[in-house]
Amino acid sequence: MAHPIFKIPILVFLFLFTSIPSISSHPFDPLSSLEIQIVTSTVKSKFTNIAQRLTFHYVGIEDPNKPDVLSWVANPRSPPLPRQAFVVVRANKQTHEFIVSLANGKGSIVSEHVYQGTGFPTLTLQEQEEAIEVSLKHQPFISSIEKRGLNISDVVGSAFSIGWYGEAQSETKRIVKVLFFYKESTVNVWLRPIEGIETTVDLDDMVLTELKDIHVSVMPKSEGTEYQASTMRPPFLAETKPILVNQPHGPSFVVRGHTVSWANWDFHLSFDMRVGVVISTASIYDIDQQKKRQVLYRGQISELFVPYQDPTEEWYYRTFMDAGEFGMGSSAVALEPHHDCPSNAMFFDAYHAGQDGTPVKLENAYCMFEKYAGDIAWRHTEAVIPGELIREVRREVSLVIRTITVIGNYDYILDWELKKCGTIKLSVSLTGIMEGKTTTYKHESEVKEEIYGLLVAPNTIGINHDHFITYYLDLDIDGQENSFQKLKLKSFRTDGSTPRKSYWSVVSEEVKKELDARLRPTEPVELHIVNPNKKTAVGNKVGYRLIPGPMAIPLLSEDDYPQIRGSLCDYDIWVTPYNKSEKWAGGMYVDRGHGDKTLTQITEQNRDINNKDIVLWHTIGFHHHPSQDEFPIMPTLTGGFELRPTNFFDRNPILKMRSP
Ligand SMILES: [Cu+2]
Repeated sequence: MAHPIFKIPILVFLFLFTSIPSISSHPFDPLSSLEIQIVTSTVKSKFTNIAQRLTFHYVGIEDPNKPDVLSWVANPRSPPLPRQAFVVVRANKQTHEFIVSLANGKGSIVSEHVYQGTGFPTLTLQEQEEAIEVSLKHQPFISSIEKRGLNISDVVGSAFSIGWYGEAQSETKRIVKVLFFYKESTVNVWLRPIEGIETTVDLDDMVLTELKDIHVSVMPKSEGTEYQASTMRPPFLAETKPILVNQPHGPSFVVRGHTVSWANWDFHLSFDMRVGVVISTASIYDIDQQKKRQVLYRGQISELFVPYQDPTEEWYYRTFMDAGEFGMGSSAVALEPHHDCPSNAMFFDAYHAGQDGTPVKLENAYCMFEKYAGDIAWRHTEAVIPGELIREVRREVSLVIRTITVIGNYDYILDWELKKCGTIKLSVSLTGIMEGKTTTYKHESEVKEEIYGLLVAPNTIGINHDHFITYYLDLDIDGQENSFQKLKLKSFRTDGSTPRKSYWSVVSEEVKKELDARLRPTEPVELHIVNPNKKTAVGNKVGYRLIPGPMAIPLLSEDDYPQIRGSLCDYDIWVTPYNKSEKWAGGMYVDRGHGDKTLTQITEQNRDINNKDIVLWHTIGFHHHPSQDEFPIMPTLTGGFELRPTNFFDRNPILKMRSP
């Protein structure tokens, strides 16, 4: 038996990590397992007579109206707002939308609607698995595999969304292609594609509609494709000594239900099956004004567009919209303590609805931890005062919320980082396996034609592609009425009264309309969201500045179908007036969608955005020309952006921070 003295810190630790129930539930609290059950059984009761499949594609909270949410947040002891869910199902080859009330713990349908536009809802995980299964059991497919001398039991499949290439709406079927890979003697199946053979599966009928056996491709060697530690043989990389993350007094954050308080921040943390982590009603405490000040009403990923750049028959359609087609939340993976998140992290489970409406629990769907990585929050050494050495340094401790989404071969590590100085940093880290294409080439010197990528190993081409990620950021800087300002840095000539001939200064432009806000900066510009109705003591408008992320320029032709669907990357910055229903940069129904409800069409309304409740949309991008260093698994590549207070505070808000 352990000595009692060792038990005390463990009890304290457990107590601090236990969520304390809130007095009243936050309007953005995700649906509980029980609520999902009530909602889906309410919807199922509407479809008692159908002979066909009924599949659930989205079940999530229906956002209450913003004024109601804000008044609840101002007084969280007031009664909870009525809970409602938004549901998307497929039945009778139609997409049905429902709003279901959860009043008094009972489900009742508030509204129902059959969607008539283009595109289909997010694919369910189960229907992707079923599409693979029907393919693997299809006798002509088995014969095609055997003809290649391959063993059917070593074949695995993956369902690929196929975009849209100009078909009329009536001809756009809800289908996927299933592609196949060979797992014999390696788990790295993405580098062992069985090319030249594919199936097409109709998801509504769940039947295989086409088998294509076009050619027999070479199979790259499995040797050198493994990445599991258990398969590695010496020599090994030089080891580094252990680094411990230790918070002897526990974490500094407090979690009540889904509401988090940490340092000077208060916010709500939620998880959605389409977009993953959602941060909302975030405010920061201003010690000079002695009050909480609003910063962000809601922030989330809107869409992730990944067009591959190989236009040949077996690759041209690979132009994925990962959030709308596969679900960033429903494709999130369980985080591994001590590895995916450091040892001081707290983990959160999430629930989403399975295809049949049953709640599915994802353990460790996201984590939260305080991060100290040796960085400096501010410092100065004063050396000009004779006889005195003044040195002041403050350590940078921040709060990170992390989730990891795995879409097929790719792993996306998605972080929100809140800093005490008011900065919000969002980052996307890419890792996982590159999608390999087979080739007969074994050496670069043999390549005499366009291969749409780089030979990364004998018989393997890494195909060029992009990752464009659009974030939806409903900033409410010290209130809802905000404006978007471009502060252009312009060169000026002097009047010659000093030896200097030139300087730069700032020319401010308040953007009045949506179309004028669209921007891909080519010249130096500062991008501010300000509250024109609130000023600092010296008279500057309070605001936040976007420090943009890596900006990639779309290189597809404007009239190319993937570019029409993926027009979210036409600009890096977009600003719209707040509208509860406008959240989807690539459209609400992106699978096979025709690109007709995207951010392009939303902003073409050219509404007034001056001194209004506005939303900032920021698209960051990575052009990815693969390299050998990314074979057989890719070292993490990170990009991100910051929202930084700019005249939001009257002075450095962390001046009085005592270093932890
Ligand atoms: Cu990539």
